[in-house]
Amino acid sequence: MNPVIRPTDALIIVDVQNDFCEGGVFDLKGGNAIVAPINALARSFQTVVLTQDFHPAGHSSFASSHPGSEALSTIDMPYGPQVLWPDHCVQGTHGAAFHPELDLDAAHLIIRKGCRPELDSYSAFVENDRSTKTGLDGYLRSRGVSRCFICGIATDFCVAWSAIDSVSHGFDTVLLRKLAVEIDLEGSLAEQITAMRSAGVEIIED
Ligand code: VGL
Ligand code: ZN
Repeated sequence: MNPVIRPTDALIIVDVQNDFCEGGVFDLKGGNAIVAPINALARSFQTVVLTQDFHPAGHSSFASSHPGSEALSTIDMPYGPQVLWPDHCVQGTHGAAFHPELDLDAAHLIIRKGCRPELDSYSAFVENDRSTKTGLDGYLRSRGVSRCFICGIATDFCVAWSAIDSVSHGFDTVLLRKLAVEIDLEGSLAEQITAMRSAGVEIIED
């Protein structure tokens, strides 16, 4: 991967938090390994955005909030289908904190999402009701950004939804596949790679 980075490019680093990495609730293999190369890459960008999954305790996306429902099952919420997750990224906990080696000083903005008790958010742009905006599109536009590079966790959830929304908000969009780690729940990785391609996300594999 060796794209020429322009002043009008942004790097969006999705959910590089303890609960997604090794030893956290999701314990995704490869989480720790993407941190150093993401830090190195961030230094080339004039706009760097971190997202942080940031749920209140008892969040409606947690299986524990729906007695009788199992983790990783899907339920119907007023805004549509919602996967039920194990409790994760609870505000104020170690799991919600950024990976200790992630270079926070390289970031210009931190977007917290999934903060409303009754609404989850995968995308950095729009929450899962598909209408509540985080404000990221306006921030990027007002800085003159025209292209977003996206990396982080998880490729098939928050990264994919962010990438697809980046395209729909009018940004050229590049997924840095090597700097992203997936959950892969029942074929979700293949499904979301296809969805990103058909939305017009450019996928850089190496
Ligand atoms: C995510 C599941 C639940 C993600 C966040 O960051 O991809 N996945 N919350
Ligand atoms: Zn979450």
